[in-house]
Amino acid sequence: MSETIVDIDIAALRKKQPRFRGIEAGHRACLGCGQALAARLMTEAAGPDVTLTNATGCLEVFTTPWPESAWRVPWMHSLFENSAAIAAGVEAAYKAQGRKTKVIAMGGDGSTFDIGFQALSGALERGHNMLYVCFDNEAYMNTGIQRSSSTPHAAATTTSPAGKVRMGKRHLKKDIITIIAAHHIPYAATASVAYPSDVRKKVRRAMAIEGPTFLLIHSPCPLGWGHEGNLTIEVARLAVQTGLFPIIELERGQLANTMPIRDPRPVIDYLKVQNRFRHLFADDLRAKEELEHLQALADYNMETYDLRGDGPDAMDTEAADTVKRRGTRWA
Ligand SMILES: Cc1ncc(C[n+]2csc(CCOP(=O)(O)OP(=O)(O)O)c2C)c(N)n1
Ligand code: SF4
Repeated sequence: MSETIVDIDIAALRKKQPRFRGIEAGHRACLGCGQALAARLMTEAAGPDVTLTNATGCLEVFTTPWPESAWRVPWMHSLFENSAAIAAGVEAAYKAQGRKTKVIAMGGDGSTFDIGFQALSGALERGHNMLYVCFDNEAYMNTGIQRSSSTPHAAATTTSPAGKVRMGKRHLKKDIITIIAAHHIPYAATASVAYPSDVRKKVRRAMAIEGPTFLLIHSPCPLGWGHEGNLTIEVARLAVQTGLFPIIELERGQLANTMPIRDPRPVIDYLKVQNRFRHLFADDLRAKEELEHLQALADYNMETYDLRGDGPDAMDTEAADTVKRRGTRWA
């Protein structure tokens, strides 16, 4: 075996490590997985004093191939439907012990919007001191790209195929953040992996609040959405810039903040880079109609949340992750 001749200053290297990593590299996610990035950003911001619960889904599977684990914090998996219930139980136990460790429940959109919703709603209503994070990749990816109630209208999945009968999913994406807001919890927000500083800021904000908080992170899935892995950030950014995925914050159910869109883009810019919307670019009258429907949905969001920016703004869609404060990157 050859001798290692590289002289490495381990102490200096350690200092260069940016921040705490709750999820280690070497897991089994696909190249460019938005959910893996979102989970890394979330755990970086949350720090070491947390306990995580994880619903069944891609994140659970790709981080824990037996007997390995990518997690560097206490982490629990039980079922597809009960991440919030497990987190609520852990939080109650910690409270009884006088421990301050924050509990974070995690789930995909299938788990959050659909099968685990009852457990989530109950935990929010009972006021548990926990953060719930949903990694929204808009379908049941782990089991083969089946549509969920978060799948956007007209997107093709294995259970909402495009063909003679339908142009992809017939129903609308469920407006989960409004439903969450109706629980009058102290803090609920949306975020996107395209804006990492915003994700971290929102996690820290949620963690500092006593009571139930909720974060929905838009997390592209190259496999299910049909784009190259190196386009994840660009695709996520386009979802925000078109108005299809509004970035908002709600306090006690009231809209408190939005990320303004500096230069709104037409929805086709977002749709055309993903295979799940490929059928919308066929020479077909129904395709034209669906494109109009999707643009109308984006326009509705623009109007409802007043998303159009009125000039350059350090917190808008062009600058939110690039502004600098006293020479250092703001995060
Ligand atoms: C009660 C129950 N029904 C179905 C399944 C199969 N199942 C496991 S993960 C999964 C999909 C997960 O989808 P999502 O929550 O969106 O997470 P993703 O894999 O997309 O990250 C399904 C259907 C299960 N484990 N338990
Ligand atoms: S299928 Fe999608 S969500 Fe699952 S690991 Fe691959 S890219 Fe990530």
